[in-house]
Amino acid sequence: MLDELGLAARNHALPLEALRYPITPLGLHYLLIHFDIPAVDLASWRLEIGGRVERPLSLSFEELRSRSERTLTVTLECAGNGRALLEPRPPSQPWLTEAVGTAEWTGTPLAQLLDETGLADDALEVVFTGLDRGVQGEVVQDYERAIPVAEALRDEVLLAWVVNGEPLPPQHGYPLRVVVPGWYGMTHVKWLRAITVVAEPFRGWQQDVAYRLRASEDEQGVPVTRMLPRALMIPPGIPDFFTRRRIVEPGPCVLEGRAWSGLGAVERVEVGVDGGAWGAAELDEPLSEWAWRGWRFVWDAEPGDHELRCRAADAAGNVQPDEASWNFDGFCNNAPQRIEVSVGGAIPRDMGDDSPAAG
Ligand SMILES: Nc1nc2c(c(=O)[nH]1)N[C@H]1C(S)=C(S)[C@@H](COP(=O)(O)O)O[C@H]1N2
Ligand SMILES: [Mo]
Repeated sequence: MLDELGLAARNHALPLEALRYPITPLGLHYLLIHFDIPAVDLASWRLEIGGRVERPLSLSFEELRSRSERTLTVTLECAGNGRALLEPRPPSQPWLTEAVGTAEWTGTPLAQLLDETGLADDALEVVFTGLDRGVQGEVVQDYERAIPVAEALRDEVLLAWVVNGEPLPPQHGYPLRVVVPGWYGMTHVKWLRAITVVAEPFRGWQQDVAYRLRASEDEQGVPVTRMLPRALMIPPGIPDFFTRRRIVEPGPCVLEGRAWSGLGAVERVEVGVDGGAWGAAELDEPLSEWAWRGWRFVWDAEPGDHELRCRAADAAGNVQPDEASWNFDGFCNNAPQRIEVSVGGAIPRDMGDDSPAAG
């Protein structure tokens, strides 16, 4: 329990009211760091590109930054988002629903660098290695993840050194991270120091053991890749301090939020009240092909206690399921967000009494 609190205190989520910003202000973007933020000396830092390439490259930060530049608006979500709502709760970073954020990432397309190095005929995967190091599953490791060559050559895969117009801050990967639009967060390796092209499937711990959907520890499971669809709403009204239950005035109430999917454009968002029929929300124009889409829905709030839910569907036909399927590590729980709301009347007893002091 204290271990989970320790992780939760280091790695924060997006405060749901920050869904109001199309681009998440940097300090509000969610954060996930497996080990420690590494110390980086930019003067000696280099990016090594090697392995199954024809002409290996070693680049200083200045050399990298002089390459052609592109900015993309990308939504990132942790694959463990929703984990703490699974029953039983898989012990790890205890995310509820809000391990997400959207940023403008600026950097150079990886495909152009790989074009410069050339790829050997047997090139199969591209491995990204971070400067951070730690122990997980009793294995001492650098943080490393790989993607298939075909993914690495997509135009939108960037090596980014700027986020929202500023140099990457330490917590988001200074000086360089990879951005793989559409994929869950674990693939966007921070504090990048090496890119290695390999001819065999990469068997590192974060690839082969972690980030797999499996029913038990002994199973090999299926790899986690792209983000499943999810809609979130800004909790309406005002919160109770401890329970965060909402208090809303009776009458028309505009519910707003954002929705995304790494598998296809979001095409539909729906809101359900008290387990009744789903109603269609109005959608904003997409921010980019790789970012969340704003939505709104007018709810006629009647006095009493209510439960609000929202769900998204994408162009590939994926819809958020009513219940998520449990898996050993608690990945990909995209069951609809539920928000408890009290409309009008007195403050319910379970909210007013015994509220702990803040601070
Ligand atoms: N080097 C390194 N890269 C990493 C991680 C890490 O611990 N070390 N965490 C990954 C995970 S699990 C997620 S969800 C995203 C979080 O990115 P953010 O903290 O910039 O939001 O970074 C990914 N990249
Ligand atoms: Mo993550």
